Amino acid sequence: MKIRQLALVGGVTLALGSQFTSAASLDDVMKARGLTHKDVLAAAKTYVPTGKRDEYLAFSSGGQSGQVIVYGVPSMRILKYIGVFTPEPWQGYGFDEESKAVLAQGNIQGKSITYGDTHHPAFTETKGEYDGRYLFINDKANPRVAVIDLHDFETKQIVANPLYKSAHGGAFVTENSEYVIEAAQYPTPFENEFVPLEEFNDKYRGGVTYWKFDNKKGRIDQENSFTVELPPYSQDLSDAGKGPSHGWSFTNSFCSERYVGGIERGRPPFEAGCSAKDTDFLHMINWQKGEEVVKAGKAKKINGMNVISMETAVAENMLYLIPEPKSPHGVDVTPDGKKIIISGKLDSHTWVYSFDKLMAAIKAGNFKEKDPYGIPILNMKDTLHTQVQLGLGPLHTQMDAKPCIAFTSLYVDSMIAKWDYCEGKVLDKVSIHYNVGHLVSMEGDSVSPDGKYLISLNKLAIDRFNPVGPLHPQNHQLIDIKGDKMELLYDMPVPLGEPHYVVAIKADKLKPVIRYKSGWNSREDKRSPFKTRAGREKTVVTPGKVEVFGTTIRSHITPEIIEVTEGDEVTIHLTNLERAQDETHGFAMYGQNVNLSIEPGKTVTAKFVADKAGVYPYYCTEFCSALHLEMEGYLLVKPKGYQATEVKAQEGATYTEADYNKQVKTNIETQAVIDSVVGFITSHNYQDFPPVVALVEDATDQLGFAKEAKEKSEAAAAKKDWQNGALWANQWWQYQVKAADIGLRAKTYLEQHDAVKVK
Ligand code: RUQ
Ligand code: CUA
Repeated sequence: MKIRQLALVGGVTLALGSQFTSAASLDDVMKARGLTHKDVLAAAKTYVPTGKRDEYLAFSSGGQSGQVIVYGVPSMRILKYIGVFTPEPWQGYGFDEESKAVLAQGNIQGKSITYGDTHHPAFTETKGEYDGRYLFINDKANPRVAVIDLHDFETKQIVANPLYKSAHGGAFVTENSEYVIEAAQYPTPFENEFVPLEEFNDKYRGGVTYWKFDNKKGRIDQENSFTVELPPYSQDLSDAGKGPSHGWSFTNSFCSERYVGGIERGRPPFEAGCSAKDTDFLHMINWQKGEEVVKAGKAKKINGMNVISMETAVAENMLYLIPEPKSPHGVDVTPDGKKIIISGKLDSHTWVYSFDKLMAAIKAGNFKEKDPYGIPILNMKDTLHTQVQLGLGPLHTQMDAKPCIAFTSLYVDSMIAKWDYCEGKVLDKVSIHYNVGHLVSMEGDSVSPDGKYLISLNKLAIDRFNPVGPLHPQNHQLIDIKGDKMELLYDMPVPLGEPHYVVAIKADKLKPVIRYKSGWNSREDKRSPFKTRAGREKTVVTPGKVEVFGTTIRSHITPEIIEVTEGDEVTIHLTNLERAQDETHGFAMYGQNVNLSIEPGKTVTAKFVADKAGVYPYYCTEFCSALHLEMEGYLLVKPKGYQATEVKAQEGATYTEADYNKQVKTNIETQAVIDSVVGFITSHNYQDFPPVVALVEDATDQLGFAKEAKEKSEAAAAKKDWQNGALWANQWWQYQVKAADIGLRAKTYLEQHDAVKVK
């Protein structure tokens, strides 16, 4: 009693305290927290109240973490990390056999690589508009491209480039997602063998790969992909043409000096020799022509990849070089496809090329000269639209909704410039903290950017956040670009690095599923052969092997006991029988590195060798219901030749007829509650609310299970087996409780959404 009173007193004090805070005026809060009017305005522009959602979803590279980070704009709330090149335990990625197979596609010359230096995500496009179907991302360190399906936010495929040993300029998508572009970076021999650096000019190569995307299957088609061989110029970022420039792609380069450093050999370093010339080369490639060349059988195969040699590319008039400012970085095609914007890190100008002029120069055969590999070089003067002095260290450019307006990051100045690329004039500048690399506007790479917000992806986060050791978080800064003046709104620390690029899409273009079709292999997008239905669970034992076909549903794992013999290969297939939203079950087992995530409908497989006799508990890792802790079981690994002796199971409690009757009485009362909730729901227009329809389906399932347990308990009682009678009666009640819980959630939803009475 005393304790209760104390608690009550404590509660009152607390309540008073919070009342005081919530009653405070905005002015009081501003004063107490030292906020200016501008701060409060910025907060109001980014705040998303509970229950409301963001207008855009941003997909950020997770850098060396090998993941993709998903967050909302303008709230900057992180929603998901998608495992791509790296195992991600929460999602079971890299732990179940299905996702291990995806990661294994990214093996490099037979070696498993468990990180990725992710750089540039890109959405699939239809007529140049983001269509919300798939996302691609590249790995610079181990040239690979991954396909992420946006209907469930899972990685479905990884392709490893069989030629490159380094590739930065990916992933960039052509107007109808015909191809995903990936350009090489540090030149290497295409073959997987040793070639001395002395043979750099002759045997080391760059290139641009066009990965064919099968839009129907949602997978890259390696057979029909091809690579255009390029000189060893350190190709860099790329972009695909749009509208009038559709069919072409553009790729920057640095170190067209073909310089090879080597302080160890007494030579000046790479950075000196690689920035000696005033200009490097923009590569302009007609990939549509390339497709024809491959179809005509004019490509050769190297390591299984179709390769168009430089000689063929020149002969087919599909490859040109244009001088561009020294050590350039970003190349960006404008939404109308008519201009190509390039920034040189070491030049304070941003250069705007005209696609019409480029085409006219090609048509006129207006070539200054040829490079050492015979590739025609266009005259820069003939092809330039304008050249604008934006500031120091210009890197990347993003587009506004308004025509001719662009935003360019200034790495050295730590600023973003807003400018007009048609007129060639600067309109505004804003300081960021510090050293911006990429930047992104909403739908900024599409043919119709939304503008609205700009995110500055900064390289340093000095003095921005609470210190967390020498490795700082990354800093994504949100900027309002709706008005004439850019306004900094928000700093978001990103705890995975280094994220190079982000793409952002209108949230309502995405329609992710909430459950899989039952028994689904999500990585292959098809029914799993190991799908198991309720009541059909089984364990198949063959010499040296035990294969379990099991299920999970609130609150049990079937089977609850798995018995194997030391040395057996154990395979556990688990199907989540749930149809309810967010009812994921996990499956973690002691000492076997088994950790699964089984979302509603999914079937996944864990495989391991039980090489040591012992007792291995397993359990569900997601707090899925009130009896989640009881969602458990045992793997018993018996020593070889183990002989079981007759021992009766020793359990803690025995149940009597009175226990049985007591439980049944409770169940009848619970049923009355359920009936009243059901009455409320069915007397309202619940069918007009899809979330409620789903809840009702789930509750109906639970009541079905309750009925089965009820029958079992009654059958046991009829035989006066009060032990099983009482236990099954309890199980019957468990299902009732779940049904009631779901029913009440549905009822609350209806009340909050003004459902109307229909009968
Ligand atoms: S590149 S900024 Cu991939 Cu600019 Cu990093
Ligand atoms: Cu299933 Cu906890």
